Amino acid sequence: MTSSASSIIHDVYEAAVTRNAGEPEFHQAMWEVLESVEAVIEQHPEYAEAAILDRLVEPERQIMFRVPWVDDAGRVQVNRGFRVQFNSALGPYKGGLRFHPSVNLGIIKFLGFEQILKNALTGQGIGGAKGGADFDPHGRSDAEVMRFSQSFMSELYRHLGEHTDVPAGDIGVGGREIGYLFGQYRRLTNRHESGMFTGKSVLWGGAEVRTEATGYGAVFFLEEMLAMRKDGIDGRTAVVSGSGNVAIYAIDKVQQLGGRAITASDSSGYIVDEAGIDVELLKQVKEVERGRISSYADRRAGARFIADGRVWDVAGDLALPCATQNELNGSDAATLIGNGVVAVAEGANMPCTPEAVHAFRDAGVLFGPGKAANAGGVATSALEMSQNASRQRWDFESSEEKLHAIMRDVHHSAYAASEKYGHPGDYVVGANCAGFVRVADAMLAQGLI
Ligand code: NDP
Ligand code: 2IT
Repeated sequence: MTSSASSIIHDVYEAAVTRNAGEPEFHQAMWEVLESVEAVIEQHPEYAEAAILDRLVEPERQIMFRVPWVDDAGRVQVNRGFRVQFNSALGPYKGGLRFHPSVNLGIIKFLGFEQILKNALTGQGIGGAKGGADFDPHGRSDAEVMRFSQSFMSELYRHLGEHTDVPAGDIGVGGREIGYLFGQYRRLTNRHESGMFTGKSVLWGGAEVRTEATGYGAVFFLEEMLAMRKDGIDGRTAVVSGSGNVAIYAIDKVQQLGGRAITASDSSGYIVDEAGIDVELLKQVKEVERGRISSYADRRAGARFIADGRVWDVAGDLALPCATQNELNGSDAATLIGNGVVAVAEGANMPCTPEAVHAFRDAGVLFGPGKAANAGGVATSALEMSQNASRQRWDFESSEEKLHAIMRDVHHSAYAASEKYGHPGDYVVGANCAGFVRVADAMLAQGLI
């Protein structure tokens, strides 16, 4: 007798938890996917026969390395670097690098695992990977960030390449870090290989709209979900967390579409600006000065800074968590629901805890999971790779139109799969099933590797 889909899924999960002990974020991301694809496993016994799930949860390759560097005081510092090359069935490994003190192998694995299905959903021919280091760029000088980045790349470069593995930014890795990392790769390999990194400056091979893409894309996805209920962003208020790359451009797009984004946050607290966030001031504080969010409130009449508390206590129609994993819990979700939230789009990766996701689902709140809602960043990275390969340069307007079309397509794929697999309108199930089927079919076709 063949096992039921449910018991196959439980067996795969339990074996993976045992094998990857002490990695709660990876377990969480894995379980969310496994429980969503039950109907797919039922309909496709060939996936279980080929052990697709068992293979999917085991990275193709994991790299961990020492990153020694010298700080401005002349002291030797040692960090740990990571690159988890999770799955290359659909294309070269692709995914960002995160520099944050909380980085460990389990966090990189959760992000790499999410990236497999997210990248599949974009339809752009990219595999899944993630990397980073437990380095904290906050308070470090440019020279320290450069020395760290150079040391990090001195090991990682041998594992990268435009047809092998193509990193990009994530938390703590933006234009400055990408410049130093790319420079060191070029020096070590003697190749100006534009297609080996995305998120580059537009001065030397970067794509228009890549900087804006994740935030803009999340709002495009939100717009598509709202349109299913004949609703829109115009006139709506949005509560946004984070004040980095994703948050800034999510706020920007909400306001371009006639909404009002009234909050932003960082690890020191949050600001409320009922008049709508002044995006130029936010960029000045966070991108140019690399300052704390309180300095926005210091300079803007009517805005206030709250050091203790939850940004999700602020009432709004729309919520966009754009900072980090598990930043919105079940109790935050209950508060948002009580305040009448109608839609949530995850700009960050896995920002909502499972309790929060269930609460939104039970309350009928539209919910766009990160692997669909924030796919615009990596999708535009794939557009950057296309431009690098063909030595073309597309302008801002046409690039934004391509991003918009991709986000409509991601929404359509996720919605169609939610219907096909028996959970219409559940974008968690839809995104996971749509992405999974693409990867599983490619793995089946390519044999046992
Ligand atoms: P940034 O480094 O530009 O900004 C991160 C923001 O989140 C900062 O405001 C930071 O505050 C806050 N933050 C980070 N970690 C924590 C924490 N542990 N507790 C509280 N606040 C925190 O990163 P991005 O905007 O690029 O990334 C944000 C999220 O979006 C991440 O989940 C990332 O994986 C995801 N993402 C990013 C994409 C991209 O293209 N950049 C693409 C798709 C998803 P502080 O400065 O105080 O630490
Ligand atoms: O989480 C993500 O999708 C990213 N950090 C962007 C990855 C990429 O390769 O552009």
